[in-house]
Amino acid sequence: MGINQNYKLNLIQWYPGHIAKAEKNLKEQLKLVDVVLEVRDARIPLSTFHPQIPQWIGNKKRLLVLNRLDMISEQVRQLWADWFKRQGEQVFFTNAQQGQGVTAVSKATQATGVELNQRRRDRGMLPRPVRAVVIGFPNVGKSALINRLVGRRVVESAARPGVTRQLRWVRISEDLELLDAPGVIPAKLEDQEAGLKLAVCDDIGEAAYDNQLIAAAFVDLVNELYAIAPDVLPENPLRSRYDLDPTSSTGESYLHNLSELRHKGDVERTARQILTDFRKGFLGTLPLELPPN
Ligand SMILES: Nc1nc2c(ncn2[C@@H]2O[C@H](COP(=O)(O)OP(=O)(O)OP(=O)(O)O)[C@@H](O)[C@H]2O)c(=O)[nH]1
Ligand SMILES: [Mg+2]
Repeated sequence: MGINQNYKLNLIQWYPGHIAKAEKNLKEQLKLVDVVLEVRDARIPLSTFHPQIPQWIGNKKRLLVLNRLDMISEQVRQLWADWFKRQGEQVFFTNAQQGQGVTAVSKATQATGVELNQRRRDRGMLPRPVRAVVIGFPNVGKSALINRLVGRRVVESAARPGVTRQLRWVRISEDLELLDAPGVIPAKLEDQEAGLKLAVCDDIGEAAYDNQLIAAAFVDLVNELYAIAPDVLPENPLRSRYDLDPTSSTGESYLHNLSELRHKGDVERTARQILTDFRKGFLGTLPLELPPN
């Protein structure tokens, strides 16, 4: 699927110093880690794939977590589960805010520890806690997942990218230590369509994009998804929310028409409204990505 080429999204190469630094520290700490929990956004499981992560992980055990389970429908969850299975990958779906699916992640992590300590004992070494790191793009719910795994709020988690600034080890029990890491983004976002989706989902910093361009491209994206797979999407989510049908307009003209209708022509405010509504789930369980055929 190609997004509308009428726009240049003008994604700024946003790679601030604190992320570069976090990435460097993360690579160092990774040496100490036994298992990596790679967290992605269930609305965009492919666009929240960070191309360098496999290389960082190397031969370590990895658990793939698709978080924000509540923001996709059961039908879409099933499509992704099947697709990943065909790729030979097991996925854990979680809602790190409410806790669904977290026990399974916890069990799988602890199981790694059992294996680890068996190997240690075989070599005459004392057992130690298994060390797990949670990594992924900003704002995908890494810290929320840690809080859920611990069962109380031990690290800061909030609705904006870039909340976690420092790597932080949290000891959960005699058996498990978790490392919370700041979100990482590739130094260069090559793929404009992935960049668009990351921006819409608030998984990269706001400094990286223009709200109006992103909101307009989002409307186009919804129209395109709708044309391809209407059966797995909510019924015309934009019309339901705003009482204005997007299907025969471009995103840009939709944004302008909606701003006239609702916000006295204030296009920026309208763009923010659309993005906020999507992010808060007011447009329903609307995935921005479906498994490739
Ligand atoms: N609806 C929903 N919200 C979630 C879920 N997981 C986390 N959140 C919310 O998403 C926001 C971001 O969560 P964080 O845990 O701060 O995300 P993070 O990946 O640690 O973000 P950075 O530290 O900025 O990289 C918070 O407001 C969470 O409450 C989820 O499964 N569903
Ligand atoms: Mg965090």
